[in-house]
Amino acid sequence: DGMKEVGVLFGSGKMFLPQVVKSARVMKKAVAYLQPFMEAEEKHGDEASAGTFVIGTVKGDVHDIGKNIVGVVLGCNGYKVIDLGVMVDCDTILKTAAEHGADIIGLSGLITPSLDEMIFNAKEMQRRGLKTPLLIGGATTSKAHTAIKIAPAYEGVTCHVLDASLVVGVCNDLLSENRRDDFIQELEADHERLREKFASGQDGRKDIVPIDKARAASPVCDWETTDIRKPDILGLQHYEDIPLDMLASYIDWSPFFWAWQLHGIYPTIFNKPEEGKEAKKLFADGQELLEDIIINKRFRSRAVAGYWPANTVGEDVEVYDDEKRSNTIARFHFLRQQRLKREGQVCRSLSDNIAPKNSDRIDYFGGFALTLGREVDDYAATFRDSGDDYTAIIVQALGDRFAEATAEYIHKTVRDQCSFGKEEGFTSGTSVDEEQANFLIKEKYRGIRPAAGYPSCPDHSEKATLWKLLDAESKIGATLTTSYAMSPPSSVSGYYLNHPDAKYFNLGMIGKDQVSDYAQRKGITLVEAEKWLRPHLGYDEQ
Ligand code: B12
Repeated sequence: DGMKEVGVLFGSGKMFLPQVVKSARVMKKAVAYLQPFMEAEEKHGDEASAGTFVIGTVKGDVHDIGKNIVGVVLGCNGYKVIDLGVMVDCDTILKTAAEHGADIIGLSGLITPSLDEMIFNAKEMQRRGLKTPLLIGGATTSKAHTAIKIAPAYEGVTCHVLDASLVVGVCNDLLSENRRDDFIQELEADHERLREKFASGQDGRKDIVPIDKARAASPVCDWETTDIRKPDILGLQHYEDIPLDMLASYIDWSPFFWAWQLHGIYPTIFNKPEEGKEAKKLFADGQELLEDIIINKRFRSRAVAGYWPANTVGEDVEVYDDEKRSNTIARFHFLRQQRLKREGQVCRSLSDNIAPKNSDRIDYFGGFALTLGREVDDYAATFRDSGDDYTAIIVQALGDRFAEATAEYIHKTVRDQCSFGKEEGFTSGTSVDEEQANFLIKEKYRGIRPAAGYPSCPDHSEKATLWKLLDAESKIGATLTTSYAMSPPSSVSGYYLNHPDAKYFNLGMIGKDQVSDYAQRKGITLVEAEKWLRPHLGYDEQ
């Protein structure tokens, strides 16, 4: 009952997530102690369970911090949670659900290809005649996508849940005789509204212009005078065991708090009246573990990065083995924004940042991949297995922070090799102070490092080309899943674009003419191109 109270307080915003997860830890320890005395009661079965919840991260996806949090919160509220882990195929989820008589099934996903896998799960549930409610969650999911793409595939209730504080309310409503019908009615009405909005083209589809017109609206660049710096080193560079204490100074701490649903920016988050106190405690626990990780070398940071001579042909970037540029060793495919709402607006493509082949300039394109390795999850598992989800989640969150910090560190290193980095007032190879860390977090430097999967280049499958160019699998031991997620999870990859005006942007909706052209450029079918670009398709697929 104590845990139920915790759950209620969390659901109503009176308690913070770290407090909930810490309470669960105390509860688990107490239960472990009392277990021998409770055996007699166990024989009566688990009438006390609020319901059985089967949860997993879908096939092709490796992320589980969010899913794990949801599992702990449901457990606190009396639900029996069967957590199937990550990369779980549909058949396993549905068989487990049947075996345990699941009352609710939950699917989690971080990257966009997981959305298709979720639709597949919903269709399969329909085909098998299931009626079990289906909950959808994770960073890449949304209420709109659930209403428009997932729910129509399944007659059972399909509901998107934004975060862990809402999940218990939804489950309780779904399993309550009294509230269930009202809940479903409201959900259906909400879904209908979203579908109508989508049908009316309010998502920007109506502003799409033909790709030729979008290309004519590309940003203008005078390539004759553009400042292109030749990197000191060309080709692959391999980094092993980058000192963790130095990397720690590159950590951006704000997302560490977001993982715990404490919203704000580090360090001002400590001044917030409500969250501040909890943020301070969490940070102290995080620092203690950080020290343990550094001293005992619990993680190992490894990376591969490099620059190569390159030019563009349309929206493709050709990467060459040397400056003669006669041998193309990789070809990356980019896309162009295709919405024009007013005259004078530009339609951007990341390829605009590399000199065209016919410009007579040699340009340079970079790529990187890095991982903190299996060690992160292995170390987290030692805590989870002893009932300490709180520390396990901190360990995973620190793994992700170190991954991002490594990306920042290597980017600084290669910027210095491109000479303009040295103009930043500090050089790579040592720890950064707070002011320098802030400069990096605020991205005040020249150049960007977008990743396949980012809003400007949403096709995750381009990572296959990057992996080959960087020889990433053998150099750092990270692999790509069927959905092009990187495994181990605390991994990051991307491109380096050095153009002085390079910036991040959102591709937005694009037309079928561009998708067909893209498929042709990549040498894949239209259907396959549509699969990887689905959230950006500004038209109805056949
Ligand atoms: C931190 C972060 C990371 C971390 C890892 C995060 C993790 N372990 O989950 C690191 C740095 C490793 C990372 C890497 C990458 N990331 Co990232 N990342 C984020 C970021 C900033 C926050 C995500 C997060 O941790 N949130 C906190 C956790 C607790 O929240 P959550 O997972 O969403 O879970 C909550 C809810 O969603 C819900 N929930 C979750 N699951 C379930 C399940 C059920 C059943 C229910 C009911 C609810 C539920 O409850 C949870 C708790 O409240 C987001 C942007 C954003 N603001 O969301 C991008 C984001 C998720 N990343 C993205 C991308 C593209 C990547 C990379 C491909 C980029 C790269 N540079 O290589 C890689 C992929 C990594 C891989 N291994 O393949 C995209 C994904 C969308 C997409 N376009 O595919 C995002 C949305 C950024 C963006 N806008 O482009 N990332």
